[in-house]
Amino acid sequence: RPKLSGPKLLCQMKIQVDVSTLTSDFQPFSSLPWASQLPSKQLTSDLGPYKSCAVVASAGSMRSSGLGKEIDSHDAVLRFNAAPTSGYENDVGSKTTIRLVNSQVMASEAHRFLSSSLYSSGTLVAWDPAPFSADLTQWFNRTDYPIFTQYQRYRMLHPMQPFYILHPRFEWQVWQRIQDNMAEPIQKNPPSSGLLGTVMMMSLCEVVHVYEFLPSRRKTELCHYYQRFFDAACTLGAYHPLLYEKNLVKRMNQGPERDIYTHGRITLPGFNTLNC
Ligand code: NCC
Repeated sequence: RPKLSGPKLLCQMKIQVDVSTLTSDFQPFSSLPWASQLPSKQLTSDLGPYKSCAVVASAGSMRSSGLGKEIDSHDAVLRFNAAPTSGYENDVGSKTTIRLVNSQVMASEAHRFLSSSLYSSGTLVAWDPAPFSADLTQWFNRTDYPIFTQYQRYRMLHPMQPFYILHPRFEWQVWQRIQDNMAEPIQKNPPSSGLLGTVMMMSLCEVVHVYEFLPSRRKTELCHYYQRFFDAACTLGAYHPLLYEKNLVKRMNQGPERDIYTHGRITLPGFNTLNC
């Protein structure tokens, strides 16, 4: 299979991936008593468009980056799971416009998802590793973690905070973009929150800067900037096809190669700016 150039990859991503979220009129949700807790509109019609956006990977290499000011200068900032800003402002900034959480975080006691103030700023977006190409009813009956019970509980406690759930089709469409552009078969597990969030921001922003998804010269085995835990798999991947995701993002990068080494920074165009 011929290796696609960056612009072609970007256009494939724009055309073949639909950044869709669940709305209250979708079956089987529309017939459930809590359907009205779901948003009535798509995330992409409620949020943005933003001019310039930052995606902050949770990597240990964010430590001592001093990127906080630059990150906060963007119009919107995306963070992941339990990644904090408090105490790390100098390196990761303090603005959180959107937080993308996986269903494991929502369900695990340790993260205190329902009560911790970590999750209460900005817009929440959740996703769950759904069965490959399953329809909504199949997924609803066997989610990886209890995403829907936790969603309902969270909405009762924080009814004013915008909270979306990604359509499982989205994660597998992104997965398909990775697979179609790699020579070998990749594991049939959904992409990491990092890539899902990056593609989501490409649909909301004119330009997206991703920090430390492709590690800089600060590359370390420290898993997260906010935890004393070392594992190279956090950066290289195990469950998620992370190395392949990074390869794809590197090919789509429109910023200078040097930015990666010095700042861990990637520059991607928003889908609306692409003429495909
Ligand atoms: O670690 P995690 O991701 O929350 O990180 C968010 C995204 O940042 C990028 N990353 C992170 C660390 C690192 N050293 N290099 C990186 O590039 C990745 O793109 C990552 O997606 C997830 O994707 O949702 C993940 O979540 C954790 C975990 O569930 C949460 O942190 C909550 O504790 C997963 N870890 C485990 O299941 C043990 C991780 O595999 C993926």
